[in-house]
Amino acid sequence: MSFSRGKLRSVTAIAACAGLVLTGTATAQAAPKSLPDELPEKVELGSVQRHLIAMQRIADVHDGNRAAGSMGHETSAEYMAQRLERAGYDITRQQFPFTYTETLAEKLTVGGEDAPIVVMEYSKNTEEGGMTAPVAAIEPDDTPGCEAADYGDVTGRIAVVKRGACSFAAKQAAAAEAGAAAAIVYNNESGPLNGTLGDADSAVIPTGGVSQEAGKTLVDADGQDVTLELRQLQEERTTYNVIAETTTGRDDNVVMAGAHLDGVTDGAGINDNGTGSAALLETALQLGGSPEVNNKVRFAWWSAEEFGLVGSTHYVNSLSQEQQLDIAMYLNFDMIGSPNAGYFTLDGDDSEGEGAGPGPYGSAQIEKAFEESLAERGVEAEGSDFTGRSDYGEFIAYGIPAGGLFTGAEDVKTEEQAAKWGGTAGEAYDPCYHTACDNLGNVDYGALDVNADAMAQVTAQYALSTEDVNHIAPAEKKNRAQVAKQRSADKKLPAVANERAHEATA
Ligand code: DTR
Ligand code: ZN
Ligand code: ZN
Repeated sequence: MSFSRGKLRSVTAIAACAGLVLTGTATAQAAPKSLPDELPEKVELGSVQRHLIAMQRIADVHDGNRAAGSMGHETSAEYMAQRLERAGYDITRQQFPFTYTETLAEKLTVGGEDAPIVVMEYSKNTEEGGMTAPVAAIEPDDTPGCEAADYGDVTGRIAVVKRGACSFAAKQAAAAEAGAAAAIVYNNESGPLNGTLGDADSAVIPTGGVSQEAGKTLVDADGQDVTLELRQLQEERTTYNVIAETTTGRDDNVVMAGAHLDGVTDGAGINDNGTGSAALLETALQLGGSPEVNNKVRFAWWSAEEFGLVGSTHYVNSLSQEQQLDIAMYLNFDMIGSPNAGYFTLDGDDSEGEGAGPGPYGSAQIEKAFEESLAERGVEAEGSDFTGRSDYGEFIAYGIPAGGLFTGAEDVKTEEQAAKWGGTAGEAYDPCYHTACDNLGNVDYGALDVNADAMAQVTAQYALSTEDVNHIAPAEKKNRAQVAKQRSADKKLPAVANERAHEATA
């Protein structure tokens, strides 16, 4: 992990040079490197790999997964916490409740043939062994299956509707209102349909998602009996975020960096998100609990991301407005070693002009820092839309600038990207995304190396100065006593969020 960099970046480096003169050393010595140069060199791929191997073994001896609310997650969390504690960090285990779900059965039989179906998160259950009922194929309009009137009388039938225009939750509620016993949504693009109803309270009838092709088979079977079994274990559980912060640096201009540590229940979750978690751990360990930095660095290993960003949302909402203002920025690392890697930075400046607009003020500058760091490593990055599909979502909902790295999930690599980055065009960045094969064999270790270095460099850079993001000059000395007094007076003011960034619920 060593890439030499020409630029002197920080006041620390200059101070260190002055130190050299004072010692009066006769022999010429190279100036000590500044933290942003030094930290990536210390974050070695071998050490990151060692943490990944630990996570694979933890999953292997705990039912094959590291999902929130499981022993696999708890053991992973303690693996992080013990090492961070030993490195001198202040640690918090922040507990919170969530609804744990696990698929028990998902089976659809049409004309004697099995068709693949995925139970929607928080769906109601069919009885064990399934239900047999006739298909009611709903003719799609501009808002397919979004209103009860779209269905006619479908009493006791399994409504089959096209994806689009409204949420999955709205479709199954409208189908139920029209009398349907269950709902199946078919995709409006290629691939399987893996959706969520958002929360347990929205669920009315058993609901599953199928591909376009399976949808066609179902539409052709209009009026015929099919057998459908959709069952999901749902229970209230508690889990926790692991939060570790340096003892040094100003606490009213904190640089936060986070990765979700939990995985899905189907596999070990090594790329998603062992990679981000392991690289973040090694970055923290190499930085140490008491580095010479201007700004406090707070690392977070979120839980229950896979159940709807629950841990990071809980964290941001647990802060007062003053505590939120103490956070200068949030850096996110979710999937940074995809086997058919793309090299994406969260699109803070909206240069891709896709989907969501730009991020909060400062996000464009953070994106540039990541772009430059990747460019120094010979990689030309692309922007990844601020979809809100990871833990930065709640931060940007409150206007906290954010950025991060991502090597791609289920989307497919284009010809141009393969020419630029290598890998295989026409294949997903991570063909094992959210499945049992997301194991140690599902990582591009070269991509992980480059991304871990960029993580370390950018985190170190902002630990020294956030001036380009929020105009706080590192040398600025405030009257701390006055600031602290004002802050404690303001502590009780409630924080105000903008509407949550859009989630993939439709
Ligand atoms: N949240 C991820 C997958 C994901 C999808 N889009 C993005 C963009 C940026 C980071 C991550 C992601 C998961 O855990 O499944
Ligand atoms: Zn995931
Ligand atoms: Zn993830």
